[in-house]
Amino acid sequence: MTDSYSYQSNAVPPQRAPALPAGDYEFFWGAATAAYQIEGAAREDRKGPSIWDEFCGIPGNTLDGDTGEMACDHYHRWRADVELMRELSLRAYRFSVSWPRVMPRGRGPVNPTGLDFYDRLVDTLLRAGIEPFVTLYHWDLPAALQSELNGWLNPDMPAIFADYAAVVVERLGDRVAHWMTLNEPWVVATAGYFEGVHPPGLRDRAAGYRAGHNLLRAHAYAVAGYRASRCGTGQISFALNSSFSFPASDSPEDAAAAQRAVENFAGWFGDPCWFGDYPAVMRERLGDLLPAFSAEDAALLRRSMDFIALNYYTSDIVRHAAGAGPMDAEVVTPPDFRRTEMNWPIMPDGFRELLCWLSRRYGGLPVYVTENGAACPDQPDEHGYVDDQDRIAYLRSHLSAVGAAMAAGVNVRGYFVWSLMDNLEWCEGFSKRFGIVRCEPGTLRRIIKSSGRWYAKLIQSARRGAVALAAGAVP
Ligand code: IFM
Repeated sequence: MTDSYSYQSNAVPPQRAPALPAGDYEFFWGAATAAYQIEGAAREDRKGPSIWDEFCGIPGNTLDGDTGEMACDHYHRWRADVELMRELSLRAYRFSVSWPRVMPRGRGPVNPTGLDFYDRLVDTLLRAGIEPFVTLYHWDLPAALQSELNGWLNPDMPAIFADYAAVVVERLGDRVAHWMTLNEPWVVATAGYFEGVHPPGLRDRAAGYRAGHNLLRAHAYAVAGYRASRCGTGQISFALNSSFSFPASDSPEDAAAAQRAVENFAGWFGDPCWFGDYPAVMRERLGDLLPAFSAEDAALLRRSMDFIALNYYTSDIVRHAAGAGPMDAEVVTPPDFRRTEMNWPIMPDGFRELLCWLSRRYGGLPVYVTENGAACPDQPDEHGYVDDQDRIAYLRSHLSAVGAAMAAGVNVRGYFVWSLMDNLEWCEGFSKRFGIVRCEPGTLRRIIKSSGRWYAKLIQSARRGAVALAAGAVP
């Protein structure tokens, strides 16, 4: 693909699309990525190092020593990538802003070149008729904040994050209407602090709950800042990841265990952002491990999501088992259950159930599916073309689940496939591929897969896809 789409800097500034008449809304068909996974240019144009740059630099931390140093080189190929999105008929694109590209040390001086990059990207997307959905933090914490302040364990981090968020909002907020503060704080806390497989690499449950607590407070501070700002007329939330838990039997004990498991997963970060506190079951069972919110923080957190942003991949089957973790819930999904390359069970019914569960719990808020997709064992032919029928089957069954949830009354407003292109899957390196576009190893050439072509057709046939989806019409 050539880098043929040129940015017209002197043209009329792009505007947000005009609002559709009440009751008629456009469904945002999109694809998602994250800065560290696709941008590369890790040391270019005064970008500071992130904790992921440092973590990947330590041998053994990622598969085959893969890093985001070059990733998909999106930092240099972004114009062609927007053109690619157009070719895919995308109506929306979710990307994240790299905090250390904008503020190399996480606080203090702003790097204008970093901000310019996202400014141009937003303008070019809008000119291409693609709505930007922006995530402010998708895990690439500026390394200086980790080494100098102990990262998310520091109670001052919420104010620091809110300052950074304000800088980005001030620059992009006149054109970006959909914001997410954090991506999957659950993963930051569990992988980074419980399991030690993401930076900062701790294995300390108490620290994980403290980090999660400060992430929630950071979200609340940034939301308050956004809503008070002159650009704060759009919608803001955070991207919540969760699976659904099905009870292993009809017994009331298994049903209760499954319900506890969902509250402990989705509710850990969802409940504070709606009710202002953790789920009662977490308070009861985790005791002092779970920090308390001050009255001020609780007030800031309450109703701090304007929409539910759900990242869904998988679910599980659980049974009641005394002593199986704080929730007394044991995962008993059979090992031979159909799974993706991530070894995640394929459970579209869990998607429908979770959408209904979240919608019921959080006041029927509008929902955007901000990530959904599958890692598959792609086999390119001699031209680099991937006929990924397994990914199409996954997407089709999951979109049908979205349709079923909509038919049941869930107010779904958009769907973003993860991911636009194959990219750095964190510790798994480039070995796990989620893209609907192949990013050829070595050349980084973009080649649309069968799933990308299928998705483009789906979008073209269902521009206002709400109706089509609810009617179960997923071709
Ligand atoms: O690649 C990740 C993404 O960064 C966050 N959500 C899950 C994806 C697949 O693991």
